[in-house]
Amino acid sequence: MESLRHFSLPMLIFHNPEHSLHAGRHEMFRGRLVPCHETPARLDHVLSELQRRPLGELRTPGAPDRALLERIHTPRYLDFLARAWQDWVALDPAHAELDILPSVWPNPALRHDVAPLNFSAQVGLFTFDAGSPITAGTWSAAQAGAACAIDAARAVAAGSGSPRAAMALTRPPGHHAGADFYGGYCFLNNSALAAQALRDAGAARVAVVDVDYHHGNGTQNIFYERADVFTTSIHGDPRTEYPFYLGYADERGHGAGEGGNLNLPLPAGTGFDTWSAALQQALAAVQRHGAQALVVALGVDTFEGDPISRFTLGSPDYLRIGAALAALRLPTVFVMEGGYAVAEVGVNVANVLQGFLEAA
Ligand code: OKP
Ligand code: ZN
Repeated sequence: MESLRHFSLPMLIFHNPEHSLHAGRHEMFRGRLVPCHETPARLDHVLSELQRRPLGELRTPGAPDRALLERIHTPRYLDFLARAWQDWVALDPAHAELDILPSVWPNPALRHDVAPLNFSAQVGLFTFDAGSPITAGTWSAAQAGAACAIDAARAVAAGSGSPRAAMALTRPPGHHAGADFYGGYCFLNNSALAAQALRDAGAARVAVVDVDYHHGNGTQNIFYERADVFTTSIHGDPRTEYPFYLGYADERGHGAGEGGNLNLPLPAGTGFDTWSAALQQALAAVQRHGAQALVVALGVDTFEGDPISRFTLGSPDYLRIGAALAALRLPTVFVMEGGYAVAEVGVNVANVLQGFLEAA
């Protein structure tokens, strides 16, 4: 840790004290319910690595800012998440032992504009997969996670000195959640909330760089028609990789947001050399956009040992990712996203932060 001593200010790391309240039992996979990949143990590994390697000061977040939540998500969606569990148990007390999973969805030929009264129909209206169970504690955990993202952004905006960086260390992740829907283990879009909080704190232009293995469809969607938040994502080619129905290179933004989205899909099997060339492309685009602050949607499921992903990055590569991000010299908010090689998630996340701090 010799090399870290020259920092005057440690990073602030807002960790979600309620994350373990969200613990899904099962996700649907090939006709069976299989154990969830997105588990509380993931975050426990990061916290214990950060206790071993003191890269920042751990903080707990304040209360979630409902007004800010409503700048990213619709009131009808937030209201659904807030009451989903009680509505579910009211249908049948035996439901208390079961997760909420959808069984019916409105495809584009069916209506999305009216919220049905039937509970299962509501669940399907607000999600796009059967892999993201809602449990008794999901809403509490998601709200506290959103508060981590908002507080990390506000800390960076208010901070001075160098490096100006903070992290939202939270789960469930957020980048697949849109204004009006959940999915991909995500409920509230923490990275989008951080970006909005930076905008509200005075950054005229903000960039979100999504390095998770999976395309950040929710974040792209939220900012697709906005000029003030540039979004870029490096991810597995959606022709073969989740979330499949978005993330192609020809999605470049719309209206005022035209040119404000850059997708860099890469084939399964991609290693660090090709991946980091894509990162350089993403970072050059962030500079061209004139961003004054950066949000990093930090998934480490690009790791070679990840059980649901197919890139081949090694643990030392995450140090270089951190250094590359620091070269932008922007106030930076890291937001925890995916990473399912549970035992290595802590080392890989801490490596990004260490690489960033050593280069800053
Ligand atoms: C969330 B994040 C696995 C199927 C994949 C969804 C993956 C969501 C990833 N059997 N299910 O981007 O890390
Ligand atoms: Zn992912």
